[in-house]
Amino acid sequence: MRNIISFSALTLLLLNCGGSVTAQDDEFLYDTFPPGFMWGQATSAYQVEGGWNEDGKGESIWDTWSHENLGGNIADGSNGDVACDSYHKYADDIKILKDLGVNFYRFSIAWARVIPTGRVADGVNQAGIDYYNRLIDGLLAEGIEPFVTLYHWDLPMGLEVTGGWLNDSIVDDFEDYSRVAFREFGDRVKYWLTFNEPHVFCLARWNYLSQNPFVEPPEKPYICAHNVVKAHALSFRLYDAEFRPTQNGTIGITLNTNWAAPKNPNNTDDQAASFRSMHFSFGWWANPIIRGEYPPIMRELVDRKSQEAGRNSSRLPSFDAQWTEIINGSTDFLGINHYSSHFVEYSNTSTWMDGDAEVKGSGDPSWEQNGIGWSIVPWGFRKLLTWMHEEYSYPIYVTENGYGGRGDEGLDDEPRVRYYRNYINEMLKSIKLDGADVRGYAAWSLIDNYEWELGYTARFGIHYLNYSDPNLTRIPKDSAISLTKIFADNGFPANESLLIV
Ligand code: GBH
Repeated sequence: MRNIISFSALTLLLLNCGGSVTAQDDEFLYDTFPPGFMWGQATSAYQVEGGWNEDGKGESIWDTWSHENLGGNIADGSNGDVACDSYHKYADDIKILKDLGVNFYRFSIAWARVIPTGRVADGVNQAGIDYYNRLIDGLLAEGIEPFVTLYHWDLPMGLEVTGGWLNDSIVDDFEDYSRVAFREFGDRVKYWLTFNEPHVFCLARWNYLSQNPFVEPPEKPYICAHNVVKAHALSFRLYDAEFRPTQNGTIGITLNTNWAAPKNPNNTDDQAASFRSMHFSFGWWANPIIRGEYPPIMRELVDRKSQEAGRNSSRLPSFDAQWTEIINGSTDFLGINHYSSHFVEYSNTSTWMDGDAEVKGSGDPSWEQNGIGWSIVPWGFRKLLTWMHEEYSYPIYVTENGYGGRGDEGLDDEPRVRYYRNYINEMLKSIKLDGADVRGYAAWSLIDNYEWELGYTARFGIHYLNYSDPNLTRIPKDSAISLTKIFADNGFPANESLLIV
């Protein structure tokens, strides 16, 4: 029995405005997540592992890009050679995951650690496989499900030099890599993601190393995307045909997008801009994978612009009948990484992808920002999840969501505590009030880590790392403590305030 004597006036007030499923947008919803909802944490190989050239690992584009710091694009000129040293300290990661009480851990496999050149025909690296076996077995021993991303941006250099994602032979190389992963790890890994955020890497300069993709009008991103969709689908079909019958897991892809809210929600032009924007960012991938073709609005706009420019074929490629059949329905669920939102409206002066989509984005001066300037818009998360549900009606896993701090914030990370509480509450509303089928949630990130072109200048961790401490001890921030409680409560039970008085 709970000690009711500790009730305070404040508690009663919280209880009164908590409670029911009639809550409005801006009201906090006191309720819990469906039974079996999965709570987790996420990282990626290059950002945490270190051990960049150990035990036979091959080089990836991120090793090259950061070592050469081409164009001086990395804020502090740093690299992931050591990063969080999870290659050696994975047991420390498992320990903090256990303390958090998570159900799953989302990490990625470094393709070049397992297949040094990227091509199976050149050889598989047993020491790399052994590392992931140690990690997977260690997680399972603590009752934590491994949730594995096959590709989180660290393309083996052996594949980059032959054109990377612009050369369609990579589609078969990815299928071969998938086969090795399913064969070696699939007896224990039941949650697979083929790709992390193709929208980011198909538009990123480091994805193309020396080749500049930023030429108008955009073409390379569409070619990259086309190969990624095919590679995803082959991996899915392979799993389905050869591994699912005995391994019984589930496989999907993780996409990322802001919620592109209509600038004026009642203006039909702005609503149409929001529709276009969501289909150019999210539908670009979800549509072919779920419906076998690019979103009709993309087809229409890019075909028309290509024709107007006097080209004899569209910059947006098409899938032939055979590929259409392979890609159509090639996922079990949709993964989503989400951090921020913005407003959109019609524009005919935008460039690059926004030019094709005929949109322009803007923020709102009243929105709070995280330490690296991304707007904090919790309600956008609910809108996005509900839109995904209404548009595609698939099971959803949130595979990343988090707060980026600038510089050394120490352990008192109140803005991150608030960010998680408010974003997770909006996810709860999307499930309870709008019917979205969201099955799990991973916070980004378990630990401070190498933030790509921001190097170590930005921190997303709920555990702090002092990078000059030779032990790289993982220390819980306040956000780790508050997430532990949300996970244990499975949300925000109406009597939650009893626990805080
Ligand atoms: C993810 O990408 C990555 O998967 C992960 O590796 C990375 O460490 C993590 O996020 C943190 O960055 O300018 O306010 O509109 C994030 C992709 C795309 C998220 C752009 C933020 C713009 C925010 N990002 N988006 S805003």
